[in-house]
Amino acid sequence: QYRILRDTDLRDYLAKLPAVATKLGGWPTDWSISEVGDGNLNLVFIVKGAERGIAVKQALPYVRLVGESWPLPLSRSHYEHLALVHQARLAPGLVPAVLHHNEALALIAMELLEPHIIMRKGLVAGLRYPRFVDDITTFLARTLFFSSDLAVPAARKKEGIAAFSGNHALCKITEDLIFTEPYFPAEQNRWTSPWLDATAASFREDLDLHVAVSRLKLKFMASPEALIHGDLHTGSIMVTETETKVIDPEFAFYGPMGFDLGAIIANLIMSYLASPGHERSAGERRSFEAWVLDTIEAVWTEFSRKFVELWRTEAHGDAYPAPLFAGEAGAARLEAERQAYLDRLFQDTVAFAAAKIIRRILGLAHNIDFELIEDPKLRAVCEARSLHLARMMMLDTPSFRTIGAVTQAVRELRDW
Ligand code: SR1
Ligand code: MG
Repeated sequence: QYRILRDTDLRDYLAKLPAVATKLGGWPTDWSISEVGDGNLNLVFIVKGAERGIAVKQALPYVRLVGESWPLPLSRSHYEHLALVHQARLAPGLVPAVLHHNEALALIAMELLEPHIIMRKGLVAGLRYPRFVDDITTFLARTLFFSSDLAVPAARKKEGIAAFSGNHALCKITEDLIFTEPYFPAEQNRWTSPWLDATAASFREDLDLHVAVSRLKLKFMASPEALIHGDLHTGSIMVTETETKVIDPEFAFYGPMGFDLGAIIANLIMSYLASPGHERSAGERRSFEAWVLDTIEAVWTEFSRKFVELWRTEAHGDAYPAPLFAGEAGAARLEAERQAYLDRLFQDTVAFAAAKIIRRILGLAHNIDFELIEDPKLRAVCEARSLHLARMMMLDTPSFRTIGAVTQAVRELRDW
């Protein structure tokens, strides 16, 4: 039966799980337990025993950020577990290993990621992550491709859609917070300085923008292309210099691939445009910002290279039936179509990235990239540049035909 676990309950609970208790080692009374969750939704405990530590995540029946006035189904833990298992199979080593799951308690015990830190925190500190591009593009290419109609037969794909279709409350959060609320005077919207009032008002009055974001919302709601992570910002990634782990897939459902790709690109763009607000030497700043721009470009180029390679070699799905592309001419036409597919996916990525940036500045849930900038005027400048770019990316998506066009625009805005 569900109950919110406190330290003592958790200790008693884990002590009764032989596999977990043995892993932790020593006497349960000696285990140290601390609640460290700083996300918007859940409790996260770190439990350390004589042998090793584990992480335990428990879903609360409400949104932690807001409180009990905003109930949220515990079933998200079921979908998170399902997604973690699926991702572990498709992208081995890139998600935390699940040690135990209790559906009734909405609890997942996982390997403790140590000494990993949340990537967003590392980026705010100006750190660079040499493994990130290879790991995140492997994660994206494999999880997206292998859950798509390119890779799996139609019946299996539809079973996958059905398995995640109950996660609609989490989808609704995205539909409201990302695609709706920043564009009207919703009560929970906030921004951190009066210098953004005029921009926020212009976003609320801009019907072109409302059409563009509504098209995106529809795409998010009605494009079950692949099993997406659904909340793939830099706070959902833990890193060291040598490892990358994607965490927190509780928003997972079958949606548009560009939503995950856009999340990564958006968060890197925000990291870059927030950089002038953070204390670092001129040299460190230059090399950090150059690394972020290179990373943005490499995320797209490496992802598309890996995705197309999977399509060439592992296409066992019912889309693009082989008999329709027989012979040399068919093969050449299919290869051109792969490029056309990626071009469309890139357009979705750019537009979703724009929506992700706007929600972090004008909506309910913000990020520390901007929030930790102490000087309010400088923070507003960084946020205004980001909003300006995001508006262009959403309204004039086709003018961003390549990732180079995106990084060029980002670079030009750096000193705008
Ligand atoms: C009320 S939840 C706010 C946000 O936190 C999660 O990380 C998602 O990004 C969600 O939109
Ligand atoms: Mg999360």
